[in-house]
Amino acid sequence: MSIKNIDSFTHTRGESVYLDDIPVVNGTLYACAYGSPFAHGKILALNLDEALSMEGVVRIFTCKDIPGKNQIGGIIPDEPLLADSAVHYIGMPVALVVAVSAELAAAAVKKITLEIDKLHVITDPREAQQHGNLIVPPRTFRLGGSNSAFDNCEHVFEGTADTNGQEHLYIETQGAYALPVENGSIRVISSTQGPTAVQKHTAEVLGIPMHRVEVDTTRLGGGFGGKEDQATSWAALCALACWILKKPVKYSLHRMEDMRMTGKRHPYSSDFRIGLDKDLRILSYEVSFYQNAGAAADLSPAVLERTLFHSTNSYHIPNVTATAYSCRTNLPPNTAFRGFGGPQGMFVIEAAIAKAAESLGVPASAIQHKNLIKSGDEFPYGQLAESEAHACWKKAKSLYDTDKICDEIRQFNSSNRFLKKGLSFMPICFGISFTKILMNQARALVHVYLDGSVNISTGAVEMGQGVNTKMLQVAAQVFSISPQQIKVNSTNTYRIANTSPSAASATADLNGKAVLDACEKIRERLILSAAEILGCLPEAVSLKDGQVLINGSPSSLTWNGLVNASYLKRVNLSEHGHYATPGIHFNSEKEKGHPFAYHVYGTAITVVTVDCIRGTYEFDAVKLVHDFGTSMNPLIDKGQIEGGLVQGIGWMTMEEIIYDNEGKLRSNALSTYKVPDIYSVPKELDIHFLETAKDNLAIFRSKAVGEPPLMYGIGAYFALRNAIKAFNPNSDMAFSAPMTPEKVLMGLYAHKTGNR
Ligand code: LUZ
Ligand code: MOS
Repeated sequence: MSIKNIDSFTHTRGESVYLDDIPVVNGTLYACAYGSPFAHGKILALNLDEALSMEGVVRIFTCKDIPGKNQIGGIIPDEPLLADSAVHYIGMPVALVVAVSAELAAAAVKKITLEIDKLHVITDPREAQQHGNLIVPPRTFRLGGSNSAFDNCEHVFEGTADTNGQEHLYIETQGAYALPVENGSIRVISSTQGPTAVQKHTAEVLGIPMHRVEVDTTRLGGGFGGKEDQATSWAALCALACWILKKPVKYSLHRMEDMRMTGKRHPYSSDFRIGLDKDLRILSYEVSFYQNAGAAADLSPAVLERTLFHSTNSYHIPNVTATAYSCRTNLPPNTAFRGFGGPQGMFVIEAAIAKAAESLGVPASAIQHKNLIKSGDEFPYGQLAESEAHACWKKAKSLYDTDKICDEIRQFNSSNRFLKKGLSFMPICFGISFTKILMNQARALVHVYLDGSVNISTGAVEMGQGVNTKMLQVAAQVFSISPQQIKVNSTNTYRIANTSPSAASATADLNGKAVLDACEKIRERLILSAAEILGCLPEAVSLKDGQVLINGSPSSLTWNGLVNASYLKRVNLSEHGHYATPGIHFNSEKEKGHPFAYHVYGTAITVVTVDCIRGTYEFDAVKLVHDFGTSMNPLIDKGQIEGGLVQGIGWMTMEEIIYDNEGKLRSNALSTYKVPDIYSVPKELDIHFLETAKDNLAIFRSKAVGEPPLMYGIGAYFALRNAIKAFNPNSDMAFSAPMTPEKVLMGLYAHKTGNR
């Protein structure tokens, strides 16, 4: 059964409710944060008087007003909600103005000034590492013994590969609305992927127990990881003001504030060394990752870990040493972003393979294909693969006839002087589960009302990915009733406790399995009840399309009739389901274990045409084969592939975040930060579902689809590189993403000799 996204109707009519659509209560005040104008320094003075004297300003809060802990660090307590003695990045919240309107609050913020004793500003992760400014000690994943293995290699290549950050650019900016509730409680409406994180930190900041903080989230206008951890500060700030003023307080960030004050995808700079034998088998790989964490830990240590997990992408390499440094710099704390460090790690191995291929004069695909991971091969972290890498590659090669495409490209390139095409293969492999084992749990609350209608609550946050539709599908399938009879609620910490954030591509799996658990328990009770009513054995009873069947034939009972009759018999029609992913474990001392429930595989073929006079380019086609397991909703899953792919292409080709040496964001608006639009979408986009009937731990065997497709975008970078090489074989471009048209142009004419 597949249904349309249940939000599509209200989205189309503009009726879906986001934070800014919630009717505000009379007397609501508006907050605006004053962010540090300096990237690093000791605070000498904070001048609030002029702002305080402005019309409509109610109060200005600083760290001194916080009744509980001035701390919102998720993994490490290194991040104050409001700066106390020092500032560590431009935009770091120092004070919170509360006024009668959002405009007056913003105007008052402009009158605040800060005096500091300036300290050295670091924006480069390698410089931070040299100064010993690390968020956590470095970590190393090892397989085999890579140092000695290099001695046996026929070919050894080394190099550097850099990827830039990425602005989340969720359509709905960060924001929250806090309302006072009786008996020292508070209700916080938050645009967050992690309602429990908001609840926990709000409680700590206010110095009250979590049970007094209700966090409610209807849906987000996009998250992409940016609201996994970083929705917390805005919610906690509103809560602080609300708590002290006993008035509702709302804060919805301006786009430029959001871009300036929040963290992004982590930029990485990395060194690699790759060794191959004469048959192009990769024997050895060594890599050092320098992660630009920004000024506080946020999720950086977890992101760093996922970089290590994905450092060999979908390849089996017998000898690996991968080391990662989380480097503290004076930028806004970087955070989760679709892929969570995985894409950064995968870019480096692809760069290493490209380097080897270019040096040896073979296509990269020859090396990629030779080294694809097989079932039973060991990942550097000890888990054995159940691989679909070869299946995806093989299918892509035959389905799309890549040999023919390559021939056509060769012909095109030899008959065109100033237009060149390039092709790349991009295999992906992404591990599904939070790498922190304890986070792999979820709960769901299912009520069947006496009229037969069903109401579901889970810890899943709907952010456009269609998770609510999938939750509804689970209940509809177990009860075998029409989707119209089921309603999915907002995500609320009073209904569902201790939620993991909606992240790691695992939301549908974890929460869906909790819904499954709850629904199956209710169904079991209803079947016993039906057997009693109908005077037959429970084994003979089943539910089908709103009917109760006996031995497969309709009985006199409908679903609604059964529910109502069971209610009259005092059968429990509610259940709280729980799920914890079985079989996963990880030992972080040995850096070995079985951290992932399963992996998702795929292969994308990207073809690009470069205008070799202008440096501009267009993607002719992306054709891919993706391992869906057995998709429970092909329409939604296809949408995730399309969105993820284009977001990945944006990261790899045009989205360029620029901070100057003072730590000031120069790409601070959509006029200076280019994101993909409809014209950047490949002209042809072919998605083939590799459906496998194999058992797996996904909900209804429908593999997680949120993050993996982003990494197909890496193929865009290497297709461009190949097109440039077709024009100028001497080009020796650095491996540095994004490949903007400016860089393409430079690459086209770098060391160019002759006049082809
Ligand atoms: N968030 C997280 C994630 O806390 N842990 C993870 O492993 C993860 N992976 C992907 C995206 N978000
Ligand atoms: Mo995410 S990067 O799964 O919030």
